[in-house]
Amino acid sequence: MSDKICIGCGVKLQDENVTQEGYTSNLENDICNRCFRMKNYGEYQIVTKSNEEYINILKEVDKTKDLVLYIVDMLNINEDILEIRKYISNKMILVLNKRDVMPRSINDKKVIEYIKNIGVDFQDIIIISTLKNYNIDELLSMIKKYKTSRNVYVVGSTNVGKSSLINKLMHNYSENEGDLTISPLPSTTLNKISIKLSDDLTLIDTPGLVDRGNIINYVDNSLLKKINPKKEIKPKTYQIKSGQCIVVGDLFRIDYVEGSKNSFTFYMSNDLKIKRYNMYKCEKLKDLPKKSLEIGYHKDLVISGLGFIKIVGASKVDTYLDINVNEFIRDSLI
Ligand SMILES: Nc1nc2c(ncn2[C@@H]2O[C@H](COP(=O)(O)OP(=O)(O)OP(=O)(O)O)[C@@H](O)[C@H]2O)c(=O)[nH]1
Ligand SMILES: [Mg+2]
Repeated sequence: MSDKICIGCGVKLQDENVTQEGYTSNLENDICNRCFRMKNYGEYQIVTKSNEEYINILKEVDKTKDLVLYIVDMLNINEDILEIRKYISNKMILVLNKRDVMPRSINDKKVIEYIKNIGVDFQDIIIISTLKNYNIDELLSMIKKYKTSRNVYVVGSTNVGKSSLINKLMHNYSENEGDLTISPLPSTTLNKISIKLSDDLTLIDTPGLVDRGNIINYVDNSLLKKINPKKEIKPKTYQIKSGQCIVVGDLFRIDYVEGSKNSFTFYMSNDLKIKRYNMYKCEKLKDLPKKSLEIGYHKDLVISGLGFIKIVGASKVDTYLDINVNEFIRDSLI
């Protein structure tokens, strides 16, 4: 064992056990085998961890009075964003990432208003795209405005883009590149990692909380690629009558059981196949657990990690979905 930490994911490096975390064949290396393979070959290895360790890290953050950036994936906004307050009472900026995959027609100001209406107590809210370098300068100004010391923590669920954001900030504003490992799988970062951006600003990456209800935990690598939108989502609208159903790939089915003529708009990765059928004749996905939902006017039905469906009129629907995946109804974001 050495005291050296992997600069990619934050685990302690060791050269004794190939099957254990942090293994490297040579302790002179700066990164572990797993990070090496992810960075160089795009070979991803899933690590499943209990949330307990992560929650302990959040509790440590809570003990400091440092500014926190709370990162959320824009495709997955829900009322749970308040849950973070169970663990952390620090000053906090809410950062909605991955703007690039949301349709351009969505109004950023409206989304921010929407979140303010949920009744949140953030210092500020900002919408960014790490990938497209959108609002990164503005975010840095906000960080400078609100930080209480040199240290700024970056927290949020896994896969929302925490490490990507730190790498981007390093790339834009430091002579050094960020070396943090990023991947499309959950639990890439495994421990706290401090990265010095400048003499008066150190960013601290943290492992994400595993969002157990998120579909990304229950699909294989090839499906994961389809689910994770890479480009701006093109919403697909269906004028729908009761008795019809819509099936999304092999993942999700919604039957329109009762209601007058309605409009369902799907905000999901363009790579997913979405098709309409007669619900009485269609046998697809009927082996998945069924849920009956009553949905009011102008609601979104969010399927955690997959995206959401904007439903205009009131309706009764049945959904078929993996038992572990969360679905919830919110006032329409759009
Ligand atoms: N489209 C898009 N994808 C992004 C953006 N930022 C990050 N990603 C992608 O999101 C995935 C997760 O990124 P990471 O930086 O590893 O996320 P993380 O929050 O550090 O994840 P953990 O370490 O597992 O907690 C990767 O596939 C990134 O390429 C963005 O602004 N837009
Ligand atoms: Mg990370």
